[in-house]
Amino acid sequence: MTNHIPTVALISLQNTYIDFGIRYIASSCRKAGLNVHVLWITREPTDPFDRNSCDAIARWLEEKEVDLVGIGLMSVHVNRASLLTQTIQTKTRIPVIWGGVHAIVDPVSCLNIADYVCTGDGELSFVELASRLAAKNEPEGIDNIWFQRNGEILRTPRRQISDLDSFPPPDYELNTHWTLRDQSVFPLDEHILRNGIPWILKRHHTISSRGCPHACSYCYNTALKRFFGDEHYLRIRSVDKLMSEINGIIEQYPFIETISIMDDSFLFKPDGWLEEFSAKFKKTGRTFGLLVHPKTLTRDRIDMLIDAGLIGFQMGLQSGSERISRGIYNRSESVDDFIQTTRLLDEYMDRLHARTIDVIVDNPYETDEDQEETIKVLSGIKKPFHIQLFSLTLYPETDLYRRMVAEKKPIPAEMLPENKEYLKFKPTLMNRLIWMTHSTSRSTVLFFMRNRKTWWGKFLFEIYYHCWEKGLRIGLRKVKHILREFLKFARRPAMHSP
Ligand code: B12
Ligand code: SF4
Repeated sequence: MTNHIPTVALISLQNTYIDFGIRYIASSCRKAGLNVHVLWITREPTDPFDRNSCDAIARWLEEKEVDLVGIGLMSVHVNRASLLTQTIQTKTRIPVIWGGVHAIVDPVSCLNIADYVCTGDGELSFVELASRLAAKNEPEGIDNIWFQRNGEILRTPRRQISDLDSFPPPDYELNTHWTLRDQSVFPLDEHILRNGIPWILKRHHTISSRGCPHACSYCYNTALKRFFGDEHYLRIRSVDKLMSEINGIIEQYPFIETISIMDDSFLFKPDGWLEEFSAKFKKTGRTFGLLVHPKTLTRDRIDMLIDAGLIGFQMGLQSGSERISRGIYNRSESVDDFIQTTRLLDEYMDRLHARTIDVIVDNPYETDEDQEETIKVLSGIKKPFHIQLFSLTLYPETDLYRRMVAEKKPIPAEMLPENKEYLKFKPTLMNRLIWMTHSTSRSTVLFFMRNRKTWWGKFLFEIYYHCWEKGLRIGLRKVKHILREFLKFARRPAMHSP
């Protein structure tokens, strides 16, 4: 028996300081009495992650006498997680565990690099593993913790914890948080945090549930349902626990003005929960934003939430084609449902400042005609709104990934997360037209769409798009005028030298 108190380091590979998984595990470790350090990398997954930075992290881990390193990752982070892990393994003797969504969906391949993987919720499993390793006890038999011995993977049951209230709130003990800057590890202070998006926007992020009742084929939730079944899958925090976190953050950082609640689909909760939340949130005097599913918005709910402080939300269309939306993405709402919801929201334009609509492009199942439908839907939405355009990425174990494999559909390497710049879409004319719909008049968008197959339509579009990208917004009348002038010029009689 030893009294050694374990020291752990948790590393987030996210591009911002938002990482609920890491913060929840950090607070559970603290509650269990472990020494905790949290390191934030905050770089885009595609930014180069150099050896010097990895070396600096390895040195920092040794200085801190860390017993166990935990790295949290999504599938886009696999390459940098591998580089960092291999450096730690070469330069130190500290074991490394991977957790987060990628470790949950693909634990077997993660074990090619990591010493351990966490295949479900990490709060209890990570604390238990750290305690056992620090006490030099055997690590086997811990729920969610898998590892290899003599080439064989030792698996334990995967578990999700149903009572989210049993966890302390996400960790913001800044004096033990660190950040990577100029290839060195620095203490993270309030100043750095405030200058990092989203705090520069005076916005704080939180999450009040885990899971989603829908089953969109491209989404990780389809994999989760398969692994964990319905029983533990959808979990909600109590309003009191959520509000005590929000009030605590406002007290600690009074400059926070807006709370972004990042639940997959906030409004799936019962009406009683939403009413209690609205009444209690209103007292904070702050505003909030949500991710919502179009089918869950009703007039009564919008009235209540706006009264409580709702100022913006993000909602998925994904595709305006019923064939794609229902048939390929398995969306539970029809395109018409989506249109009805946007019409309802139009009535609240003066009070909802931010409306973001998610759209997916670069889908090999989608034809030009399907994209036409998307353009028609988007160009019919009252402005202002913002579009978040995602290039379709095939995340492991999702229904769509499995479907493409089953149908033996070729999967181009650029659709896989490790090769992907997920916000960088192919610059096809139709993709660019979709992108433009939020700030271009309907008549102009439809004009380009209808004439896109003519040489002059393509030519004019390129000029128009160039101006649009530079912030020049030209109306359809002007476009037609340019076209007339151009045609006059093109058809002018040939000039002959005397
Ligand atoms: C909030 C959120 C974000 C936030 C913050 C991310 C975060 N990790 O906190 C932001 C806005 C930054 C974000 C961005 C992106 N996201 Co996102 N996001 C989510 C969302 C809605 C919730 C995640 C969450 O916080 N859940 C609650 C926490 C507590 O759960 P958790 O992260 O799973 O953590 C638990 C376990 O995994 C484990 N664990 C986690 N980390 C660690 C670490 C260790 C060491 C251990 C032992 C255990 C462990 O324990 C935790 C607690 O129980 C999920 C949807 C979902 N259903 O998960 C998508 C999701 C994670 N995002 C996704 C994607 C694709 C992205 C983006 C790549 C692009 C995009 N489409 O938005 C970017 C990439 C960011 C970047 N550039 O680095 C995908 C990931 C799919 C995949 N296979 O990787 C998801 C699953 C959504 C989907 N459609 O499928 N996202
Ligand atoms: S509604 Fe959003 S979070 Fe829910 S399954 Fe669909 S894409 Fe995933």
